[in-house]
Amino acid sequence: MEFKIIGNTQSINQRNDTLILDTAEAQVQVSIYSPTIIRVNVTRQPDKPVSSFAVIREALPDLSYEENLHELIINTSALQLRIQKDPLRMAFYTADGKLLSQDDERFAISWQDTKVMNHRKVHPDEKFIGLGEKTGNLNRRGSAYVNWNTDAVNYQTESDPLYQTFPFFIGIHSGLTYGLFLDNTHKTYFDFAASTDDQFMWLGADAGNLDYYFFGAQTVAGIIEDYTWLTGRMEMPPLWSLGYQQCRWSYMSADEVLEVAQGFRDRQIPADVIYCDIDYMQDYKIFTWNKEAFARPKEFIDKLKDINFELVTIVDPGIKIEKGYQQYDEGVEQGYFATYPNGENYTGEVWPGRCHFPDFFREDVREWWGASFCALTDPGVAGFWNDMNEPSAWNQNVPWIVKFGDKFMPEVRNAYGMQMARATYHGTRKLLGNQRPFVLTRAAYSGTQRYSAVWTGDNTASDAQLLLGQRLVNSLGLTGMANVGVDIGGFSGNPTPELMVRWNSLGTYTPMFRNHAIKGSDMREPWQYGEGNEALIKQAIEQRYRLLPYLYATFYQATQTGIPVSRTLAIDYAHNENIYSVAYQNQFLFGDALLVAPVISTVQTADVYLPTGNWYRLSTEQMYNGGQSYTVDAPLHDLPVFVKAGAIIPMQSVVQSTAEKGDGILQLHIWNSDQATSCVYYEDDGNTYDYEQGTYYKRLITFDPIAREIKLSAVEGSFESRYEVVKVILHAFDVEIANKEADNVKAEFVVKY
Ligand code: MIG
Repeated sequence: MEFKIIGNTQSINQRNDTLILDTAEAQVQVSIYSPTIIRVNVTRQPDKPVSSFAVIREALPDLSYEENLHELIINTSALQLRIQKDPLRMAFYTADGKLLSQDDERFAISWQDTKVMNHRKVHPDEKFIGLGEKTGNLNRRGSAYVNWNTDAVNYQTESDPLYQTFPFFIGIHSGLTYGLFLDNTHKTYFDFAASTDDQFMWLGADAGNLDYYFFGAQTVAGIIEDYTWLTGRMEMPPLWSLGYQQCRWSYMSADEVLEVAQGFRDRQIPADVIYCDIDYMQDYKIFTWNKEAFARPKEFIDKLKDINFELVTIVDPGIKIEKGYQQYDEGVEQGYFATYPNGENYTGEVWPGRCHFPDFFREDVREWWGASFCALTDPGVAGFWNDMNEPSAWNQNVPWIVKFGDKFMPEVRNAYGMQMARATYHGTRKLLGNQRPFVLTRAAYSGTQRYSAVWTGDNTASDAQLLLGQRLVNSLGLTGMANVGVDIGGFSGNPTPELMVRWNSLGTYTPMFRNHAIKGSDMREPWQYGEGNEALIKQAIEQRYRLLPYLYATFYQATQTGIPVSRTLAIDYAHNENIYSVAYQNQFLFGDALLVAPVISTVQTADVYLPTGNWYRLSTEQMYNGGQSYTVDAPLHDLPVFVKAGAIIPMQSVVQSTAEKGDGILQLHIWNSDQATSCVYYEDDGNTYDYEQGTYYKRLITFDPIAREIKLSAVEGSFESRYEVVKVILHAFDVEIANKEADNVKAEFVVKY
């Protein structure tokens, strides 16, 4: 095996926006994307064009640098990159000279044959967070990870890799923060000082470039904002997808689906979405309906819509080899499938039996795939669940010789699922006209937030996985994926009634709230656990519906800034040691206002850590001083949820589905504080793209305890709110307020107290 470390700088050139340093081993290309983002692309094939699935921005046109005897120095208003020339070593500083991150002086950038590595110095107090869907602790120091999208059925609390690849982490030390995104779709590696703690951390790839973006914003939120500026942000999800979602592998017939949906209405348990898993298809052929069990899809979906349910159906990438099956015939004829090097179509076995796999890396294939969804959209399907797209095939990895266009499987495997989601999103968006499609994918790569929500695959019905699931959700939020769900209840196994209740109570505070279960498991609908438990699950779902105005506005934030819906405390309290402790690492902020402490089902109390500031228990209104930990009651009917002092939480009365009008009252819950606060309230029709043309309703709400007033700014946008009245509800104030109800006028209005 040949080993090389990058050596002396032999030449320095500039091409437009890029500084180019050549060494005997490689070429280093440096460009600036924004004052807080610098790209370093280290390549041994400088003439090979580079493209990215993740990045949607271009470098700034200008770059200037200074040179002295030993160094090249690039300054932006926020960052300084100092490049030592001999041997070539890089170090990033803040503009005022504080060291953020640098190469390990000894090993820096190196190669073993095609493998490329970057060893970097670690600071004594440094913590690492990120990488998206990864098991283990919030602080990833001491752990090592591989990115290789995998059908990780029955994964455990330490399993790696899982389904998704986000080669992006954030380092936190000395009161400083930085981020690093390695844009490489080969198998990649991240070792956070796992071998010997104080030696180094390293990242690497099986092949390809060491092409990374360095982020220097000095808050975790700022780094997420920059990362999602670079790789894109989610768009507004359909409002119905934020309601409760009921799924199962599988409801076996249209009648059964209708019966379950009606079961929610009969019991007055709110719900919006029901799913068809693979058994709705004929012989697992994608874009078909089972001729007997789902004989008249349009009639069936119309009936669902009559009772305010939307239907989501699953699609897998594998196209069954069967002459006369439309997608097979078209795919073969047009050459749309992945191939072996001799041009034959690759064959893998999945649910339908022997299959070919669309080459989603090609635009014509994506268009064809996207257009095929008419078989689902025509009868009225509104959501599209992309499964098995790691890609997964029985008993084997997809062989290395499989080709997608001119690329072999190992080069692009980690982006396959993302490209399937991309094709699904664009195709269904086109077919649905002005309606927002809901897309859900199991495999993903950085940037997938532009197309799809994700869920965390085949988890297990256990308390440990309830907690793990929350960490996965929180970690995915750090890497741009704001719309995330886990299989509530656990996919494999059967939850105890207590676990089912507890997990649903956490589902209230999960961006996507979906129950799902494996074939053969006990039925999981909320009424399967006895009357008492049904009431508790119903209560959790009702709370979700009360919070929808708040949740929708929180999703709006994610579309504008990339800040996730479920936020590890490391976003707002990065430099507070306590939040990384194993006891508190699962806690998170759900939006700006609510702190949630996940609790397992076998205990009735919880140790929670409340960061600086004042907090109120949502259920009791009891006040807690932050900056310390508490042992609090956590019975099954009352998950510990705390409201931040000064919070402004828009809520509504319970409705049975998001299609219901409700009582027309927007409740503005304000929690007392001695500091002024504000929030942006956002609303639109919840279903179309009219908001892009200004048909939305947005206003700034401010709470000022000194002036003793709550002010709603004039409304921005042309949407008529679905609420006729705004009602202000004060919590922990010792006064009554004068005019607490106002017609939802669009002009500014002020409530004095
Ligand atoms: O081989 O479609 O993760 O949610 O229910 C299993 C059946 C295929 C895996 C998904 C799961 C889904 C199941 N699928």
